[in-house]
Amino acid sequence: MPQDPVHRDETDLAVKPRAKSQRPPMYKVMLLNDDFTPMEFVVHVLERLFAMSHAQAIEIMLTVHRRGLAVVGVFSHEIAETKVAQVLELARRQQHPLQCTMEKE
Ligand code: TYC
Repeated sequence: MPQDPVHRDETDLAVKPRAKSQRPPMYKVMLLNDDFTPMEFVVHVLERLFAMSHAQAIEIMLTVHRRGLAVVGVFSHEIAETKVAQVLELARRQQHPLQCTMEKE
């Protein structure tokens, strides 16, 4: 027999554990400013690896230049790691000190 909500017995009071979030943690990929990496190189990296338009890439590059850093994308852990590695590898090949890091959102 269904119990009314006011007079239900104790066994019904246990709260169902909330379903754990199904969403995987996401990671911000950030570009850091330095005094040596050429602006055009940073713009190229943003277009090439983060699929930004030229205008977007210039805007984000200038944000990094003025503020010290900017988030350039949010990705799953694996993709974020790959993006960081790709940025560092492109920079290393051209001998630019450009730094890129990731952080859990
Ligand atoms: N500050 C650099 C310059 O004046 C440009 C730059 C922008 C470097 C963004 C790194 O992530 C960076 N040439």
